[in-house]
Amino acid sequence: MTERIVVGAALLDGGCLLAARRSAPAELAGRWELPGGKVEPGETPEAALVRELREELGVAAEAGGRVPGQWPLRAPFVLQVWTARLRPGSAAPAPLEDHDELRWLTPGQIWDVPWLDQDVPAVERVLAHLGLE
Ligand code: 9L3
Ligand code: MG
Repeated sequence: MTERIVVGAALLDGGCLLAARRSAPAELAGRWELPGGKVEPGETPEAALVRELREELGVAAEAGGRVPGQWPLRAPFVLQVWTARLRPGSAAPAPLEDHDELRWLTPGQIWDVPWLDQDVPAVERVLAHLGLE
């Protein structure tokens, strides 16, 4: 089966990383993730990231660079991660769908939340990529 990409955002602001707690589906609820979602056919991953952040968090964001690597999700999906930042004048992120809490984590707080198992290696790579280990 062809791989389908799920984009996750390492949304950064003032040296903090945004973590989002999932409220759905039930098996993922209560665990934290890099916000994002499925790339639609014909859509670039960067465009999907901007769209997902607008839909899920109500923000105007822009994609930065890709964080190298990809991590398996339920087949056929794989997680890829891009850095992202808020555009000037963007609203502050709010949990509009699929999440019930957001937190801006300093590098020292990153492991204070129970990330989805599938996001743990991606978050580790984000920290290494940004030199925040
Ligand atoms: N997923 C895992 N980690 C993430 C994201 C954004 C998504 N950082 C998983 C959860 C779902 C699937 O990918 O099983 C599709 O994500 P969504 O469209 O429900 O956000
Ligand atoms: Mg999503």
